[in-house]
Amino acid sequence: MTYTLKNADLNELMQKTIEKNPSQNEFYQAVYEFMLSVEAILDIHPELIDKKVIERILEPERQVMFRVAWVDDKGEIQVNRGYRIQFNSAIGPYKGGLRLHPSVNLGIIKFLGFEQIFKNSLTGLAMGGAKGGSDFDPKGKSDNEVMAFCQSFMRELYRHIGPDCDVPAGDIGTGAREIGYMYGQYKKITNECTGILTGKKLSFGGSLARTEATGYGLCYFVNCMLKKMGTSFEGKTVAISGSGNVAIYAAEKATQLGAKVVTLSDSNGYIYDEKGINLDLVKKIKEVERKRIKEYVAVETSAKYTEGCSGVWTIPCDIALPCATQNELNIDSAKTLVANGVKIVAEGANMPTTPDALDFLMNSGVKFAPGKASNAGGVATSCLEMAQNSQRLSWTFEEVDAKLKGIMENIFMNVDSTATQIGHEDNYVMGANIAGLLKVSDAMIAQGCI
Ligand code: NDP
Ligand code: 2IT
Repeated sequence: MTYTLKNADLNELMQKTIEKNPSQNEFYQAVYEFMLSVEAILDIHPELIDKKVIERILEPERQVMFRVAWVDDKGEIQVNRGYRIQFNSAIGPYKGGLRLHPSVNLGIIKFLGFEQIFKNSLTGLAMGGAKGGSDFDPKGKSDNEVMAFCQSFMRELYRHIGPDCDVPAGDIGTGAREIGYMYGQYKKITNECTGILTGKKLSFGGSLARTEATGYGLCYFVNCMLKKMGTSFEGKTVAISGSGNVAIYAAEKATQLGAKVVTLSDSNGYIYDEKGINLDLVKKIKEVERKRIKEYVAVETSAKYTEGCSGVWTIPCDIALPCATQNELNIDSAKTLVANGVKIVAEGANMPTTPDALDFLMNSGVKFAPGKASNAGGVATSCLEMAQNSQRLSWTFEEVDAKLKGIMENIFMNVDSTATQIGHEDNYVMGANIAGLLKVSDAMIAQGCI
C-alpha cells in the first residue's frame, strides 16, 4: 500500500510518520484516512500546517511499554508486553480502552489511540485520546490466570494513570471481570477509591447503561442516518459481525427499534438465523458461559453455523454493522454487500473496513458511518461514569440512556453539518475527521507550543 497525498506538506508528514514508526501498518492506515480529510480543508485552515498542529498530533504525548510477568496455573512464569499510549490531552484527561488480544502490537495500539483523539472530541465531552493493552490472550485462561495477569498489568500501569490524568476502560478482551481485577489492584497499591477505570461493575462505581452504551449508541447514530434518508429501522434486515460487547447490544437496540438481526460471528465463523437472533441465548452463551458462537445452533436448530468469519457479509441485509475488529470487512465483502443491496454500513468496531472497501462502498452510494463517530457512545458513557464517580452519585438507566442518545444525535448533527459545509454532503468520514480535529486544534493552539 502506498500512502501518497497531493498536498506536499501533508505528504511529507505522512512519509515522515512511516519512516519514524517502522512496521506500524494499522497506524499508517488510520493516519492516511485522516490526512485525506485534512487535505480538503488546508486552504481554509492554514494553521494546521503553520502552527504544526498536524505534526504535533501525529506524535503521541507519551508512550509507555512495559513487561507484564505473571504466574500461570502450572506455576510457570509467563511474560507479556503491556502498552499505554497517551496520545493527546489537549481537551481533557487521556481516555480510551485497554485491548487484551494476542494480535496486539504497537501499531495497533497507536491506530486506536490516534482515532480515539477525534472520537472523544466528537462526543463534546472533555476527554483526550489514549489506548493501551497487551498481547495477553484471555481466551482459554482460568479466572485465576486472568486475575494474575490483570494484577501484574496494573502494578506497572498505576503510576501512569489517575482520575484527572488518564482513565482507561474496556475494549476487546477486557470486560467487567478484567476491569474489576485491575481496579482492585490499583486500590491496593494507592489506598484510593477513585474512578481511575470505567466499565466497573455497578457494585463499586460502575454506571448503568455502560455495558449497553457502544451498541446502543451505534444504533442511535444509524437511526439519525435513517431519519435523514426518510426511513427507520422498522422492518430492516441487519447483519452484525462479532458476538462481544458491542455486537450484542447493537443487536439488542436494533431489534428494539423494529429491525431483524440475522447474523453474529466470532473469529471462527458466523451464525445465520433467518427468523432473527435469539439474544437471551446469545447472552447466556457469551456472557455467562464464555463459549463460542457456534453453540447457538445446538439450541436454535433452524439457524445455521458456517466456518470462516468473513462469510457473514454474504448474508443479504439492508444495514451492515461490523462490530468485531479492524479490517474485517474487505473489498470482496463490500462488493457482495452492495450486490445484495446494502444501504448503510456503520462501524461499531474501530476501523473494521479496509480502505479499498470503504472507497467502494462510498462510490456505490452506500451511506457509511466511521467508527470514530458511530461507536463513540461507549467512551461518552464512560465519561458519564466518571461524572457520577466525581459526584458520588449514580444515575438511573433511563437518565444515562437519554444522555447517551442526546450525545449520539449531537455527534450526527455535527458530522453531518460539517460534511455539508465543506461541500461533501453525506461524507461522514470527512465530517467526523474534520469536526473532531478542529476542536482539538483550537485547544492545542490556545495552550501554546506544548
Ligand atoms: P469483545 O472482546 O467483547 O468482542 C470482540 C468480538 O470480536 C468477539 O466476538 C471476537 O471473537 C471478535 N473478534 C476479535 N478479534 C477478531 C478477529 N481477528 N477476527 C474476527 N473476529 C474477531 O470486544 P468489544 O465488543 O468490546 O469490541 C469490538 C470492537 O468494538 C473492537 O474493534 C473495539 O475496539 C470496538 N469498540 C469497543 C468499545 C467498547 O466499549 N467495548 C467502544 C468502541 C469501540 P473471538 O471471541 O473469536 O475473538
Ligand atoms: O474504542 C473505544 O472507544 C473504547 N474501547 C471505549 C473507551 C472508553 O474509555 O470507554
